[in-house]
Amino acid sequence: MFEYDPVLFSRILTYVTLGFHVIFATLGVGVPLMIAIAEWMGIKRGDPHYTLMARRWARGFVITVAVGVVTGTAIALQLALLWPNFMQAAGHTIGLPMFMETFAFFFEAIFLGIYLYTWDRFKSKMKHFLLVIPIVIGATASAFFITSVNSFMNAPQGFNIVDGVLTDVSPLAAMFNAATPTKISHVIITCYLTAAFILGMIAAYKILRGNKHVYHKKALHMTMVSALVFAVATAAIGDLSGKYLHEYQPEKLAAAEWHFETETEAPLILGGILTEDNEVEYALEIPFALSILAGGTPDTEVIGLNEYPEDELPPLWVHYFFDAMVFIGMYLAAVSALFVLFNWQNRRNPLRKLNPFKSWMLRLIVLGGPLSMFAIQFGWIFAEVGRQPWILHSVMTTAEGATTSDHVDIMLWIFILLYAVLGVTSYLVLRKMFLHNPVEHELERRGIPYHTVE
Ligand code: HEB
Ligand code: HEB
Repeated sequence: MFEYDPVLFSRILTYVTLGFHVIFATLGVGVPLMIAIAEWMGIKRGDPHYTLMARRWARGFVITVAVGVVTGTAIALQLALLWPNFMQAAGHTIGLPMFMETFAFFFEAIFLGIYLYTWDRFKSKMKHFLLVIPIVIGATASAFFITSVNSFMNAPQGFNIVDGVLTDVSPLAAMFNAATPTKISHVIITCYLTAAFILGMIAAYKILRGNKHVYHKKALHMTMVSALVFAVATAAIGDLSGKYLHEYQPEKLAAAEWHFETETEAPLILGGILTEDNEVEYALEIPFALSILAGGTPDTEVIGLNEYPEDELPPLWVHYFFDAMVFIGMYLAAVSALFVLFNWQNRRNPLRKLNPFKSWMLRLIVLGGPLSMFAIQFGWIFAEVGRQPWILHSVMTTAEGATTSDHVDIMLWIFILLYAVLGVTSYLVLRKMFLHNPVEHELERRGIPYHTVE
């Protein structure tokens, strides 16, 4: 039917592994910040509801860390097995941040352990709060280091090539390359945004299902205010990522926008389909917008796909992934802004009845949860597929970096099985953890006054 091709199977296996890891890694980076904000508000307002929020989120967080570690270790294994030529060529150059990610993880894990076991052990609540800070730093540092590896793949520097061998290696120059600033900030801020929306989704779902406890309203308000801040920052940094692409990977930007002719006043293309002879049909065009995204002004010249030989171009379907990511970004910003606005109006003047807890509003927020996770996936697919055919941009192609060994197909099935087991188990554990221990019971057990309306 179709031939065994180790490169193809290596790519699929790497995608499945990274796609699965990124779900847990994103929460692993974002949730600690939300825990910290909740604990801080609990102390500042003297409100035990926020403190309980921090406690419950921290418990759920442990599960995502555990799965993150298993899948992360699977990646480390696979990198060596599936991309031996790449690892051999680039390993010394970019090994420093790869090692540092493990270090950041240990740092985080140590403090997480102490944090979890010292909830009621300190006289001063502030001391316990201080323990969450290294967790936030460690988690964010993981994203920082590993994303610098990915930046290196997109904008390699810090070495010379003599007869196909990488020499004069400078690990720091490799780590702090042209892609590093925008990639790292876009990844970190979208992890925060996604964590805020996933936690907001849970609160909105509870209220939608008829739970009247004020705990959920507080959780929803806090997550939506955070989400709004992160969504605005995401858009601002996304714009800078576009400017980075314009300068260093113009073919990726051109592929994202089906931009064939090099020209100024280039339009942004939304949706549409591409015909056989590269005509764009049924698309929505925003005049000048691509030039502005690329260089800040309409007279910025944007390089077109026609400048490149056919075999150095990424697949043009990345267009849809870029569009979907940007659309979701706008959606998340709009929904969180609407909620915050209604809530503010409602407090100032309850008679105007702009009730932020209307069921349509809650439904929009619930939908935002999965959408934000899809945007993470789409963003990575766009960034990675958009770099093809290169594994190391302009230095080594993906095919050159891959293994030639047999049996990658069997590995693929084994790992898919592993992820299915991990996915189902963590779902069941989380369900049991929270369903059998609802907020009401926990408040009662801890002797926190029970009031449903405020
Ligand atoms: Fe990751 C974990 C690797 C990507 C985030 N990781 C992990 C691990 C490993 C890895 C090995 C385990 C632990 C240790 O350290 O030992 N990764 C990796 C690789 C890659 C990655 C190789 C690619 C290339 N990550 C990633 C990303 C991110 C991350 C992209 C972000 C966004 N991780 C992370 C975290 C962690 C990990 C956060 C920890 C766990 C949890 O979950 O928390
Ligand atoms: Fe994003 C990627 C833009 C939203 C997630 N981004 C990306 C890129 C760009 C962009 C340009 C590429 C870069 C490179 O390659 O270097 N975004 C953007 C914009 C927007 C966005 C403009 C609108 C607002 N994103 C978004 C969201 C999310 C995301 C919402 C989630 C949530 N992205 C992402 C990711 C990625 C991206 C994850 C991959 C990594 C990097 O950075 O690359």
